[in-house]
Amino acid sequence: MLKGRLWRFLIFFFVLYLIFLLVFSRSFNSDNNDKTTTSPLPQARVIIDDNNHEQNNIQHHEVARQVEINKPSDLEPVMTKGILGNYEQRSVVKSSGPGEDGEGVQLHGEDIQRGQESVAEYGFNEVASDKISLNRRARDTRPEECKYWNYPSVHRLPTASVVLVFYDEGWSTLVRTFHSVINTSPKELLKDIILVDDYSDQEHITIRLPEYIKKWNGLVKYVRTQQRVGLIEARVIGARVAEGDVIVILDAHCECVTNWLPPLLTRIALNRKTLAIPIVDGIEWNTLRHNTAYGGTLYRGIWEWGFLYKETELPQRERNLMKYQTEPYKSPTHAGGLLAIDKKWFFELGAYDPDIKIWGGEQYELSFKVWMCGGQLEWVSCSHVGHIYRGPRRRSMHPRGGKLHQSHINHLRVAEIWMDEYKEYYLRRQPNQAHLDIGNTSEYKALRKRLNCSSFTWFLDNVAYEMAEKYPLPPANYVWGEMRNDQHRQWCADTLDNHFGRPIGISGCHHQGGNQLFRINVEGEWSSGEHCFVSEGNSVIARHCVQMGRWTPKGEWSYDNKTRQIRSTKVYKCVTTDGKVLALETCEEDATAQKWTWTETYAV
Ligand SMILES: [Mn+2]
Repeated sequence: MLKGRLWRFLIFFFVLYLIFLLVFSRSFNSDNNDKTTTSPLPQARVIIDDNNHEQNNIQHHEVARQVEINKPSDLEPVMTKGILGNYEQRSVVKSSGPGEDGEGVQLHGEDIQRGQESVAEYGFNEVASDKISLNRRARDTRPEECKYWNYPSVHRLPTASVVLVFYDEGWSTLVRTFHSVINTSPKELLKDIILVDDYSDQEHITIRLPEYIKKWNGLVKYVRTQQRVGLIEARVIGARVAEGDVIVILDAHCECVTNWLPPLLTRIALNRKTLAIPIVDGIEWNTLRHNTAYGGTLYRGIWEWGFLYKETELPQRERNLMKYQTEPYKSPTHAGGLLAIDKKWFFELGAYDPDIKIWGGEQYELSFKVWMCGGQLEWVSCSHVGHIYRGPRRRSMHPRGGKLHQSHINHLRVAEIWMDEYKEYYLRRQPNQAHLDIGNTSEYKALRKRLNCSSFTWFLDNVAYEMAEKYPLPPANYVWGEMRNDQHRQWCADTLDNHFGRPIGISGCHHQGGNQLFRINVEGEWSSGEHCFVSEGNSVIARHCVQMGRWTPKGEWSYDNKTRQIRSTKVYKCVTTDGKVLALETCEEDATAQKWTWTETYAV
C-alpha cells in the first residue's frame, strides 16, 4: 500500500522534473549567442546571424502559435530562487585586460597630459578609454536576486531599436556603447541600432564611423542631421528611422550590464503604455570605473518646483506592493537620458513636443504625459546601464545661436501644457521667467484633450504623492529680484555660487539674475534657486531647503516695505553690508547700510 503511494509520488516528481528541463533548456538555447563571454568579433556575429536564419524562422512559427494560447498574465516574470534565470549567462569567462569587469584605468607618464586634454575636448578621458577593450564586459552591478528572474522567451517580447544621439563624441566611448548593446542583447530582440550624428565636425564621426559600422550589414545604422538640431529633436529623428517595436534611448557613452534588455521589454510586453527606465550606474569620467549607484536602497525620480531633478527613497506605500526587492516599481519621473518606450505609443503621445528644443525638461514632458494620458512609468531594478557622467569639458555640446533661456522655455512649455494651475508654483520658484516667449501651445493642448488625459492634480494625488512632503507648494513671493544696498549702491546680495553650509555675500550688481536673484515669501522663507537661508551668528548661511528628506524652511525673515530692512525674527538682527561682506547686526532704522531695494529682473 505504502509502496504504491511512494511510487506514484516519485513518478509525479520525475514528470515534473522533465517538464522543468524542457522549459528551461528552450530558454538556454535562445540565449546561447549571448554575448560578453568571449567578446565575439563583430564579423563572427554576422555569420552566426546568417547560419541561424532558417532555424529562426522555424522557431518563429512555433512561437506564434504559443502566443495565441498564452494569456497576457503568462508574460509575468517568474522567480526561481537559486536557479539562474533563462537569460542569464551560464558561464562567464573572465578576461584580464585593462578596465575589464568595470575596473578603472590609471594613466602613467605622458598619457596623463594627453588624457587631460581629451577630458577638455570630450568630457571623458578618451586616452584611458582607448586602453580598454571595445568589448569590455561591464561590471554586474545588479542585486544578486536579479539573476533568478525568468522572462518571456525572445519570441514573445517586442523587438528593440536602440537610438544613440551624439555630437563630436569621443571614438572609443561611442563605439564601446554600441558594442556593448550588441554584446549584451539577445540578437532576436535587437532590431537595429540608430546612430544619430547631430551634425558633428570631427572626421572620426563623419568619415570613419559610417565605414566602421558596415560590418554589421545594416544592424547598425548611421543618420546625420542636416544642421545642429539638439538632443531632443535628434532623438525623434532616430525614433522615426527605427524599425523595432520599442525605442530604447541611451546616451552615446554608456555600457550595458548583462541581461539589461529583456527586463525592460517585458514591462512593455505586459503593458504597451509603460515607459520603462533602467537603473543608471555611474562610470567615472577620468578612469572609466563602473560603480554601483544606489547600494541596497530603492529610489525613484521626482523634481523640485524649479524643475531640478531629484531622487527620493521609494515610499513605503510602493514597497508594500512588492513581493521581491528586485521587482520593477512605479516612479513619477526619471533622469531623462535612458528609457524604453513602445514606438507607436511614443508617437501617439506626439513624441517630444517639437518646440521643446536642444535640452532640458523633456523628461518631465514625457513622464507627465505618459502618466496623465493612461500609461505608467516604471523603474526596472534588474536592468542596469552604466553611464559616463561628463567631467569638465571645454567646448559646449549645445548648438550655437540657440536661445539663452531655451531650457527655461522648455520648462515653461511643460508647465503651461501639462501642469494646469500648478504652473504658478513653477513661476513662484522662477519668477524672472514669467514673460519668456514660449511660442504657440495650442496644438499640444489639443493633443492633451484628444487623448483625454487626466489633470495634474490627479497626477500629484496618485503618483507623485510624496511631493507634498518633500517639495510642498512654494508660498507666494512677498518680494523678489535683485537686492541692491542703499549705502553701497553698486553692491547687490549674491549667493557667490557657494555650496550649502557657506555664508552668502555681495558682488557688483549685474542685473542678470542668476546668483543675484533672491526671494522672500509670505511665510518668511528667504531663498535663491534651491538654497534656503538661515542666520548663524552674524552670517547668513545657505543650506538645502530639504533636511532629513523633508521640506523644513525656517521662515525666520521679514522684509519691511517702509524701512526696507530684512530682519531675522529669530535673532532680531538686520541684514547689512560694509561693502565687503554681508552680515547681521542690531537693527537701526536709520542705518542706510541696512536698507535694501528690490528690483524685479526678467529674463528675455
Ligand atoms: Mn550623458
